[in-house]
Amino acid sequence: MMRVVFFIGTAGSGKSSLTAAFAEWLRLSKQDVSIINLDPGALTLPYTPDVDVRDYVNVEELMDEYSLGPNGALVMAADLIADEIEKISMDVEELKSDIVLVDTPGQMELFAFRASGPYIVHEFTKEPKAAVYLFDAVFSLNPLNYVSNVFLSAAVYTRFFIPQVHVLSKCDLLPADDVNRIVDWSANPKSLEYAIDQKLEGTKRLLSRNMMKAIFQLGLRFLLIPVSARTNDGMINFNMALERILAGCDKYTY
Ligand SMILES: Nc1nc2c(ncn2[C@@H]2O[C@H](COP(=O)(O)OP(=O)(O)OP(=O)(O)O)[C@@H](O)[C@H]2O)c(=O)[nH]1
Ligand SMILES: [Mg+2]
Repeated sequence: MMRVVFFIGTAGSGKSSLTAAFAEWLRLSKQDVSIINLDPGALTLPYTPDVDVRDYVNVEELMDEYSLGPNGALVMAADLIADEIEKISMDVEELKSDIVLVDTPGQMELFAFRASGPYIVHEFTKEPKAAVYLFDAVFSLNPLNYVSNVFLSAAVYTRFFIPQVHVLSKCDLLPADDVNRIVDWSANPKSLEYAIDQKLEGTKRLLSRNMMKAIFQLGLRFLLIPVSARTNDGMINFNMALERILAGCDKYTY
């Protein structure tokens, strides 16, 4: 059976790098993995995609043909991918891989907050799927940034409604203490509340507190798994979380 994992996160959060590093890591443990690039705007990629959306949709051609700027063309490209999804999906099925990693468009809103994204995820083969949402470690060190990112990830979840794993990406860029602190915020509301009181004042403090309360009231859990695409730290835990969701704790390839 094929399993599909979508990598989703704000621009520059490390989606393409983590896709590449995780694929390499899986290959080393003899797992049959493929990579799909769904980012029509990617100029260079840190991996060789097995299926590449740029073979179907060309952003530069759209700019020329419709006199669009780069952002307008990206929006149009995101919608055009939906028209091609049947063909893309067939290409993916033909790979017959056990696990398929999907790198999504750089600007998350093109994928998560337009009608085409959920349609693409839904139509993208009928196999079991999960999403990985990336929290950029350096950005998340500030409690207000962290809380707004939790909100974004909750919004993404409500768009796709597939199991979602949350990772703290680029964790090699922070000292271990800071990484542990952020992970603790994700596990323990009290420690986040403490950090908000310590580090924020006035409106920022009030807003963060209320946003945090709203999230916990919704009953959404966002336990973060620290990972690094550079050092491969955390890959074992990350893979275990995905195996638990997608393969009932088994490996993808026997
Ligand atoms: N130190 C470190 N840098 C990283 C890591 N992952 C990504 N980066 C760097 O962060 C930048 C963005 O990484 P990408 O993988 O392109 O992120 P992305 O989310 O695919 O970016 P866009 O698709 O352009 O939005 C690059 O300069 C990467 O080298 C990591 O684990 N550690
Ligand atoms: Mg990318």
